[in-house]
Amino acid sequence: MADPYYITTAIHYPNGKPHIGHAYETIAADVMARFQRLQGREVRFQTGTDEHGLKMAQKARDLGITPRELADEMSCHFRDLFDKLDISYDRFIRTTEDQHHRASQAIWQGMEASGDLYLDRYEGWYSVRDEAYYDESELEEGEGGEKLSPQGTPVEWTVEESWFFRLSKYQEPLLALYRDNPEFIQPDSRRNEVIRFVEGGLRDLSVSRTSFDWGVKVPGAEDHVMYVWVDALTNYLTGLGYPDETADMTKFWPADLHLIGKDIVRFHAVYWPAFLMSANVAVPKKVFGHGFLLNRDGKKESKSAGNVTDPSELADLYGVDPLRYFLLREFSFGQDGSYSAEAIVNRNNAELANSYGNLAQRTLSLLYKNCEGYLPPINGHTEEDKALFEHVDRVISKEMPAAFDKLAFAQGLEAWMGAVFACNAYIDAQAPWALKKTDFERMKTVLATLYIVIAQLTVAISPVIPASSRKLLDAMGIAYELRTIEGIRSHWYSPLSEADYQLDKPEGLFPRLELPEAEGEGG
Ligand code: ME8
Repeated sequence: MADPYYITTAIHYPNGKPHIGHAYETIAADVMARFQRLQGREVRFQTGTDEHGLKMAQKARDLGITPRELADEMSCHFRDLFDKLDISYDRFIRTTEDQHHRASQAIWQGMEASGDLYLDRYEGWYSVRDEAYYDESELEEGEGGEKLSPQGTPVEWTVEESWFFRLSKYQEPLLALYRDNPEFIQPDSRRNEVIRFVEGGLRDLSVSRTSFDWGVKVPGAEDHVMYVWVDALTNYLTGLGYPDETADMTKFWPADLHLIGKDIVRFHAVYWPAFLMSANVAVPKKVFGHGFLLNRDGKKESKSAGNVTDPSELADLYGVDPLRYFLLREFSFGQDGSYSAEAIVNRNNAELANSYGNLAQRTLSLLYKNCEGYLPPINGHTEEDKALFEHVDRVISKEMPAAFDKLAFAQGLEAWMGAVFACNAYIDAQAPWALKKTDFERMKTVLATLYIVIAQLTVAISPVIPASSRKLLDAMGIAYELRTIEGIRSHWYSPLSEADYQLDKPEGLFPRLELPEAEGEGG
């Protein structure tokens, strides 16, 4: 059995409904989780909502409800969205769960036992929107001369009694971690930023608040609640049963991948490993900071900027699988990308509908009409058949896995599309519809060859378009146990017995999409 694999998304602030950035990150994590399962690994995939902190407390106050009511309502929207988007998470965590309070208090006590916590007074800048402390030197000036965080959010001067974490003590251990594990922070541009930040010197971090009480109580100092990031980051352990020594902790910790956006790399690549080292818990293997999704005006979607596209509406408009495919195919994952309705429609029509969908439809219709829905036996392959098998096998067993392993989804999908083009070139050159009259036996071999490579390409793309792949593999009569890369490769090039494969009457998989009438902002 291959190594177990533990992947997490950031946990989302449920201070409003989910936006397209949340969908983007969670879809990418889902693709990765499904891809690892396809390689035969036992996967744990966790997502959830980050429900404490001042931002939640203030939003609830503005709405005249309790933070708990706000979290309950909004957390449901995230769950509903993820169900709709076919997200195969194993655990949806909410930081208001009792178990999570217990885990956060255990991490706190671990840091305390190492002598890394002390009581002092915090005086400095805080951004509620980012839930982050900033040094004066990091601030920028807004248009009206006001002070803004590096993310462009307002900051307020904060003075209060606070527990501090000795982050300064971890400067050298962190630099050693980055040096010894070049893959720990990816992509490299983010890694370099973090290294520069840590080399610049680390100040101790304020890790508790007394001016509000919406959070996890500090053990032994109950008038303090933990700084929201201390509890938020601990969610990755809570889901495995920490602080108990559970079988899941042994199997899945340290996490293989924390998938997060570029704005929160510092929390994951600096604070989190420092907290863990202090509490004597192993650090995760990799933190990947993906780019932002921008709308067509190049603006970041965010609840606070008020330019939010409802991802659920996008899914209704274009279909879940076309949306998932588009998001991973269109952008280089580490970089920002702008999306628009035209771009989604074009990708779907050119690639899913015309190239892949048509290929499957043409092949299965010919098999259905001429071979009574059974896969015919193969009578010897020509050089063209072998070249096609080799191309497809290279893509599904080498090129796609190599790209997906480094989260270069667009590159993996480019290789997949290249193989689909090769199949289309093959069907056009072999012209099975013409062979029907001239060489019926050869026609059967051509169709059987296409059937095998389409099944292989469909299994390989299934992490990205799970519902459509399932539908096609069902229609092709492909057994469940063959729906892994190893399983489907076992039919590479080999004759299939006709009894096993009975086709359903083929139906179109990807309808061509039209641009919506009044094309809205950003999609
Ligand atoms: O940061 N495009 O929550 P969050 C792509 N609760 N990704 C985006 C995005 C965009 N336009 N906007 C946000 C938090 N994201 C914390 C995380 S983890 C222990 C705590 C990403 O709801 C963002 O980078 O603001 C983050 O990874 C995730 O969405 C949740 O953002």
